[in-house]
Order: sequence, then C-alpha cells, then structure tokens
Amino acid sequence: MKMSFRWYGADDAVKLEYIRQIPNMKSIVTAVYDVPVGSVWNETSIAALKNAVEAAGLGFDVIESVPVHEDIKLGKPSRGQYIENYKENIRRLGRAGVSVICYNFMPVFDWTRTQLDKALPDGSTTLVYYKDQLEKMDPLTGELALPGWDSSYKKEDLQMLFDEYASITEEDLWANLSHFLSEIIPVAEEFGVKMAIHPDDPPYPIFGLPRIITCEANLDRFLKLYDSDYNGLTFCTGSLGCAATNDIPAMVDKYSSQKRIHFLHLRNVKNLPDGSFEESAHLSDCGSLDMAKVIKTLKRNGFDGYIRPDHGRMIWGESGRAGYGLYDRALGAAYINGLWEMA
Ligand SMILES: [Mn+2]
Repeated sequence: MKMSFRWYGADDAVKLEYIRQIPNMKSIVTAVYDVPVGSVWNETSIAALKNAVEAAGLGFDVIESVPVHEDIKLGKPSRGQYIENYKENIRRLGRAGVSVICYNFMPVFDWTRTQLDKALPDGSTTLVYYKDQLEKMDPLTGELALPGWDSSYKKEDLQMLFDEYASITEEDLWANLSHFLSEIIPVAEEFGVKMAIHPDDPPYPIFGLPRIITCEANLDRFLKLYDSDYNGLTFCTGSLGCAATNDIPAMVDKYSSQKRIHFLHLRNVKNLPDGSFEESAHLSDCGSLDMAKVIKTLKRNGFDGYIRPDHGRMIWGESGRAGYGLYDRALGAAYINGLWEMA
C-alpha cells in the first residue's frame, strides 16, 4: 500500500512539510479548485500543484476529486459538453502523472453531517450525523445549513435542482452513470488513469434525492456497468460503514481480491442504535469497524494502491477545516502503518 494524505492546496493550514514528516508518507491527494464544477482545469494550475507537491518530496498521484456536473447526473442534453470537459481533465491529469481520480455520483449534496464540532467525553470534537437533527433541517428554507454543503448554491438554484431531481428515479441515475462511464473509461484506459468512485455518504437517500453507490449489491452492479480495471472504487470504510448492514471487511476482501479498489479512505465510525453515527478515532475499539481485519485483508490480497487516513477529530487545540486537521489524521496514518506492519 502507498500511504497518502489529503491536502487542500497552498492555503491549507496543514503544510506539505508537516505531512511529509508523517512516517511512510508517499503521496498527496489534492485537486484544482480555481474553476467551477464542470470546467476544464487549467494546465498551469495542475502544473503548479504538481510542482508544489513534488518539491516537498511527495508524489502527485491521486486527485480527489474531479467533480461530476449535475447535468451529467441528471442526464440532461447539456451533459455532452460537460462529459467532453471531464475527458479533457482525465487527459491533462494523466499527462501530469496522476494515476487515480476519485469522484462521486451523489446528487446535489456531497457528504452530509448534522454537526461538525460535537464534543466527545475526552474533550476532542468530531463530525456527527444525528437523525433527530437531520429531521429538523430543510435544505430549501436554508434556515439550518448542513456543514458539508456547497455554499455557492443560491436558494433558487437549489430549488431548481430539487425540481429536476423530482423526476429522476434510481434507475435513471444508474442509466446516467452508465452513460458517463461508457464515455470516460476508454479515455482513462488510454491515459493510464484509474477512475475510483467514492460511495455515497451516508449510503442511503437523503431529502428525497436518490443515492445508488451504497451497498455490496450496488457496488457489484456498478463494477459490471463497465468491466475494466480502470473502472474501480475509492473504498471509504466510514461512508459505507455507517450503514450497519454493510460488512466492511467482507466487502474489502471481495473488491480488493478483484483488484477493483484503487484508493481507500480509512476511518472508523461509531454507529448508534437509531441509525445515527459519530466519526470516531481510527482505532477499532473507538468505533464500530474492525480496522485490523480490514488491513489484514488488504495485505493478504496484495493491495498495492493508495490509502489515506480519512477525517479525523480535532484534538490538542487544533482548529481549522473540520475533519482535516493534521494531528488526528497523522495518528490515523501511524495506526494504519502499525496495523500494516503487524499484518
Ligand atoms: Mn471518504
């Protein structure tokens, strides 16, 4: 496995120099943020990122994410141009040496939590999803905004998107995803870039919007949509693991033995009886997932892709981007290293 770490670019409070000091750190996971979703990324911006990362002694290998424009997910006639732009991004990133692109196919909202700074008994703070909090939230009134949302949406835009998705069934979403893959995977193959879809987080519909990358049956279906090594997974243990019906070690076993996992997000999650969950420290004992079993399985199956510690808590007085502080993610990396060495 190759250890990696997410970095948000030059204005990230977590410096590349610090990331490099984490033992066994090989690669940076990052993205270009200076153009709107759906646009072609500037080659100069890609080159600047690559230069910064490589100057710090780290690899420029994994992009998270190249976001998918809503018109592609909705299957609108305008998707053609957005798909062409997406292909051009794959070409440009492939030429820059990127080998894995993470993306997701979640309508409108990315990952969703109801609170970003829930205090735990040990004094750390973490991201949580409490069902009773969610029920009081209405994305269209905006009275209670969710933390992970794209705040660039205006209320009118959101209403329009919700209206458009009202007629989109899960089967429509599958068809639109299938079309997208049929267009982009041949380009990914040509340019040596492994596409790695991130599961939906949480892995079930919210606010009446369909979600399909959610469980083993659907991951099987996804991989069959386009049978190529270049059509693979970002296996996120925390996203899939907050549905108690997902057997995470068994799924890791299946998809890593099929060589369809190109990138992993490793984090633990503590599932509560009502379906709510709290992001916990990485250690198995702190949450609901058997992290040691996940690592043992990867090692047994000869996994040689990228792993990054996922969200961490805020500890030791650190402030900044929720989930993306240095300290707890570095502890996560150290823990993963330890499990790997022992496995
Ligand atoms: Mn993830």
